[in-house]
Amino acid sequence: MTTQSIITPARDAAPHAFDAIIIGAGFSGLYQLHKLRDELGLNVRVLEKGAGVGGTWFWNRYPGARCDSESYYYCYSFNKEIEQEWSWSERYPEHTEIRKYLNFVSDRLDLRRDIQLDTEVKSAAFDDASNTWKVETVGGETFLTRFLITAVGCLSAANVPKFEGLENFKGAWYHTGNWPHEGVDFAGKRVGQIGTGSTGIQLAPMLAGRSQHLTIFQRTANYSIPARNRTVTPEEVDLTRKNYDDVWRRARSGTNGHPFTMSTRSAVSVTDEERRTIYEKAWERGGLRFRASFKDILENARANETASDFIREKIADVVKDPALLEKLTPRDHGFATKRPPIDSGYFETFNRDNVSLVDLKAEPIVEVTEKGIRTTKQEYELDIIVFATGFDAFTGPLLRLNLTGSNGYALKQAWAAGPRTYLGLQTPKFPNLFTITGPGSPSVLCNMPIAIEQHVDWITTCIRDMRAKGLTRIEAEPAAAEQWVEQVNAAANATLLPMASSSWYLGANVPGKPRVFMPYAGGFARYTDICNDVTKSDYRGFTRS
Ligand code: NA7
Repeated sequence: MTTQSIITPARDAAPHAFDAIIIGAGFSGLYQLHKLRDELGLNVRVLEKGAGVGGTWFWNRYPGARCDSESYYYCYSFNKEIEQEWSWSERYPEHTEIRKYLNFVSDRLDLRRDIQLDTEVKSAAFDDASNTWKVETVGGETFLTRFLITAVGCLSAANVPKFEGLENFKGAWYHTGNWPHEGVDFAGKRVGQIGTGSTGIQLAPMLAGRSQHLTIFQRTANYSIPARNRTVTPEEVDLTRKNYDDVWRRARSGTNGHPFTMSTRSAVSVTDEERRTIYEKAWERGGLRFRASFKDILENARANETASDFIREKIADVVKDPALLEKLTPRDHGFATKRPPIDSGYFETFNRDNVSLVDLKAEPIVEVTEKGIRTTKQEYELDIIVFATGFDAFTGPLLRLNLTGSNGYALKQAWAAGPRTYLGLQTPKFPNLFTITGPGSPSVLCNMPIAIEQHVDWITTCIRDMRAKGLTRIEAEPAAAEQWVEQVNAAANATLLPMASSSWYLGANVPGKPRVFMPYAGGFARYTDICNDVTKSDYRGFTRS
């Protein structure tokens, strides 16, 4: 295929003129590069801040970092050969193995030649006269492109709370999402871990085993389901390979892009004994599938309470000290209304002699001192502080790009009251900008690679159609975005998800961030149908010229 196309900005306009610039070389950027370059024949460049491919997984290297989706479906589905050639070693892939996989795919599809590493985008501005984006990097390079595609992930902007005095701390501190590649030596150290979300719950057992003492600072007690991680046998790998068509069919037709089906029964329609049997079985199987035990765990408060009660009992079976148990028992939100973690020995960790828990609801952090962390009650002396405090999710990675759309309109202005997108794919006044798994799409409520593939396929189809018709500009209509925001809200309000007031789905974890439920909770299959309908209706809700 030719690399020159009718939509390329004039080649003499700048040394770096492309049909498409993709920001980020994780799951989404790699696949988008492949589609646009190898299927449409476009001239594409990927700009990646990291020194390697992997996206979120390039940075998240903390001890215990692994995916909560199962390995056999936390991967691409678009290439049958890759599917048959690659083998996962564990039920849940560790960060090292995910990076190995993405490097394998990059080599297999010869992607590296169009990926520019160590290149951080500083800003990008749309030029109405030429319908192109001008992208500037921190290193001082300038690129022109017809299409700008953000593949920056939903959880890539680390949230380090602004604790008073952090700069005075004499020890070392780290955020899990920006972990040193050389690792951290915890031996003989007094470690403080702040945060007990999915990350903190993976991390705590690892830190407890490596440090002299671990103090966990917990703001909100959390539920967790056992992961039951284990190695995968060659027989299982073979079986999955044979059944991949069915795996993907099930994943795409479901609510969350996972290949398991939601029960059709209500948790409140069965007897107590039946319910317990079902929960016990799901508990033994482990993993996020626990959520699918009944169809209404996330829809009906009474149904949810049955799951929450069951897990509270399980926590009580493990934690020996009654005072600790009380602090560790979640009561202020229902199971899975915040992203449910899965664990390998999290609650067991609190039975160790070298682990203690600080309940930040009872004694909030006042400041970080030279020696450690001071709460309203006392100072905790520490050698290392680990922030497992999550991310400025969805909007953080996009706002950091300093995007300016039509007539100099900044994304920060457009999203001042929260993100407003059409389908999570485009924002009005930001022509030719596509956001893979942007706010307003199912994204984090799904098995991510499946959500990513659906978006990349949609964007590719859209650009192919524009090329065929000689179009150079596509922009979401404000009315379409308004209606979509209403649909996103309605979908969320039909569930219990907005009820967890401290959830990052709502932006509540970042002080000052507008509280808007960001992902589309109407289900992956339904969302895909909506997007396909838009394509069929000649891109209803978009203005193209
Ligand atoms: P999460 O799920 O946002 O968890 C962050 C944790 O840090 C959570 O326990 C927070 O408490 C806590 N936190 C955040 N800010 C503070 C401050 N200022 N003080 C004390 N504690 C704080 O992030 P994760 O990295 O665990 O997981 C993110 C996603 O990555 C995960 O869901 C998967 O999709 C993969 P809170 O609950 O807000 O009270």
